[in-house]
Amino acid sequence: MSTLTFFLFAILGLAQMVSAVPSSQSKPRAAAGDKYLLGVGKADITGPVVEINFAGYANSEQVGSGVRQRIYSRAFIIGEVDNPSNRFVYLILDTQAGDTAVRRGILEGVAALGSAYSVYGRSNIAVTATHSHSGPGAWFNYLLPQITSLGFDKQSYQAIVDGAVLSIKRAHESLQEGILDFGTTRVEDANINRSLYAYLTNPESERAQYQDDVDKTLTLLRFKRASDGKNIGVITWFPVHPTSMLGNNTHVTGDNKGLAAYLFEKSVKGDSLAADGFVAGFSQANVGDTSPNILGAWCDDGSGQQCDFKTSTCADGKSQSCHSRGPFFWKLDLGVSSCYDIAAKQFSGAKSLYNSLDSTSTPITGPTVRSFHYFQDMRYYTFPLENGTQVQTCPAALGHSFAAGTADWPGAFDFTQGDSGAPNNPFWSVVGGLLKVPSPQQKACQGAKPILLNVGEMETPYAWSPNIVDVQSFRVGQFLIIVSPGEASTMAGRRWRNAVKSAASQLSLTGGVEPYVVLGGPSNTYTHYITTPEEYNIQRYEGASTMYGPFTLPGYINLTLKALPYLSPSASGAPPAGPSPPDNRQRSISFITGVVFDNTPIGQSFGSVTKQPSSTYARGAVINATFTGANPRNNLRLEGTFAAVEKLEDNTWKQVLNDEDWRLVYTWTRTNGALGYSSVTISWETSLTEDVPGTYRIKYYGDSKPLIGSVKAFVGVSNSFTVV
Ligand SMILES: *[C@@H]1O[C@H](CO)[C@@H](O)[C@H](O)[C@H]1NC(C)=O
Ligand SMILES: *[C@@H]1O[C@H](CO)[C@@H](O)[C@H](O)[C@H]1NC(C)=O
Ligand SMILES: *[C@@H]1O[C@H](CO)[C@@H](O)[C@H](O)[C@H]1NC(C)=O
Ligand SMILES: *[C@@H]1O[C@H](CO)[C@@H](O)[C@H](O)[C@H]1NC(C)=O
Ligand SMILES: CC(=O)N[C@H]1CO[C@H](CO)[C@@H](O)[C@@H]1O
Repeated sequence: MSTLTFFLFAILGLAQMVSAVPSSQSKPRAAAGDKYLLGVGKADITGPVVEINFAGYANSEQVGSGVRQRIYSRAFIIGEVDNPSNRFVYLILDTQAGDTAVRRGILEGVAALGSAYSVYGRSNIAVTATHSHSGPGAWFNYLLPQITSLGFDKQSYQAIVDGAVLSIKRAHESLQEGILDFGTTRVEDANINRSLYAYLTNPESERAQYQDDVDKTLTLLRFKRASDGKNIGVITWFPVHPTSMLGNNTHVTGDNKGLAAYLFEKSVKGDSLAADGFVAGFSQANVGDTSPNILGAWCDDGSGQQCDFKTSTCADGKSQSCHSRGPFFWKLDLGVSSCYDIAAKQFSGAKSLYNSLDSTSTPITGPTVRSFHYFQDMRYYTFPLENGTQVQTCPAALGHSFAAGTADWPGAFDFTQGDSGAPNNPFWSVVGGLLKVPSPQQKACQGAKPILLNVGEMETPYAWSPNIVDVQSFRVGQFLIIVSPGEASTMAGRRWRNAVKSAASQLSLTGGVEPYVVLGGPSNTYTHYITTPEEYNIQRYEGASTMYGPFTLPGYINLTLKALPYLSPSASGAPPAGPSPPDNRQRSISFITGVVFDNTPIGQSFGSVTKQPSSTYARGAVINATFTGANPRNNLRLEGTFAAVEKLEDNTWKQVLNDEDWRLVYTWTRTNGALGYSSVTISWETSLTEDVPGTYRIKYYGDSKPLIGSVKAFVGVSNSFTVV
């Protein structure tokens, strides 16, 4: 490129960043990329928002009490133009993980859509998750993560499955020809390494190749339709734990990833370069040892000390008072402000990259779209390391430090650190006695790990954790996606991506174009963590949660590389499917009770306002209205809303905010269990910059269940008030 052309590109790039509207001078660069079949879709997956334990922190006290933000499935389809059977679906769920039960349900649901959907199946659907820690749980296939949620809940499971299927349907219906390109940017101050002590065990020469101890690079893949050149969506990959919302938050949110997606989608509404229905997916990456709580881990014991570097404990030798701090930790708002900050950093990094893409991006080239998927039993899978030494992976097991949790929220799973004692939980009372001591072979295989939960050798009453894992990867042109079943640590993700990149080059998979590799997960089934063998050997939380022994990562790399030739343009066929994982959906235990009935105190009716808002508020105030409520589990109102703010415009009320909006919060409180009374408070956190003065009212959509008879919908409406 000549200097003059370079300057021209630079100026065009700047013009593009300043204004989203293309002028006649700043014509988007002619695409050098190939054409693909592209589709995007989004659907609501918000399950029961109350009385169900949240998935993520394994804290049985964290039970839902409402919604701050609905959660979604975002579906992205990429296919070949000439051979429509070569395509894949990348799903991003605002949930804690991909899961075997949920994945089965999605595959069944897609199959039931009819023959036009027979092109989608096990091999080419990736069920990835943002790893949010603030959504309802109780949908897991395996027993271990069911314990804190008191079992499996059909309603919670079905909401995710139905929404994911609907998002795929929408993406499929939107399929049209278009082009893809990608770019990268650094996102500063949005993640730190929460397990630096473990990271430092990796060889110095390897660490020296990287500027940071967590990956700061955000990769953005853009979908642009050919018909009118409008952008239809983006996927970003950036590693940061969605643990901005703390373990004592009980409102459903998509945490920092779900919020970043919301901010992006909102920012392109009405933009002439973005199509209606634009979908922004913020996918998770090598998240394992990252934290959004960028001020580090501190002891909340009055000592003013940071937690111990090696063990993350405080002066009492325990992890319970060690808490990591988000950028706004002092606000004591359960992480809401810190979450917004970390989301905004990801959003603005992604958005300025997006704005500059027309002049800076790398086009995706090479018409090939391929995928592979197979199941692998990790029990004693034997394979050679690079130096030829034969090693093996093991039946799943969790080590002692798993019980300690992390500084993002200590004391996972109700165990106290280093204590193999029982959690106080009715589910545990039934299954705790079934714990098995590890076999000698398992003990030897797990190496440095002192085994706390020998889950891989326990099948009673059904499997506790996956021994059979999903091995899956996708490619479009030179862009390769590793679909990781667990949370790879920073260095584990780098090794895995590097191995795939060099194997792809050796196999000449991408012709003359340099391969680019991303890793997305946790996907398909939840296998906890994936650390390097070095990190494993010092057994911090992440190492203790690396289930298949010290060679888990080299095992995954071997399994990925083995099938990589299936991504070649000349490849036809697929690897053998491998053994099927167990289907525990019908046999799962549950101690979760349904809604018995709703009732109102005398003199009230469902939806009547028990506390009206004041008549006037200044922008910036929190506006509350309280209603006579009913249990929101009676009707999830998927694709709808429990709460709304309406604005008076030309004598008609127009909805301006609903459950999708971060600043509108729905809280349900059981006020009398025996009599079936409950109340709902809707809180609008108004903003000086985002809200305009006017006349407003608050609306509550509910559904009540009588003792006998069917569920009935009702609406509550507050008095109108003015915001100045
Ligand atoms: C939630 O947890 C954080 C971190 O320990 C703590 O600072 C905060 O006070 C807690 N909030 C409530 C309401 O318990
Ligand atoms: C993976 O392991 C198998 C044995 O299980 C071996 O045959 C193969 O060469 C290994 N592949 C790579 C790429 O290391
Ligand atoms: C191969 O590498 C592993 C892991 O680094 C090591 O334990 C083993 O001793 C090496 N084997 C040989 C033959 O060098
Ligand atoms: C508004 O309602 C929320 C949720 O119930 C509550 O936490 C908050 O204190 C209320 N604020 C005011 C100003 O009443
Ligand atoms: C470069 C960087 O962000 N380092 C951080 C790694 O994580 C520890 C806490 O676990 C911080 O103290 C470091 O600043």
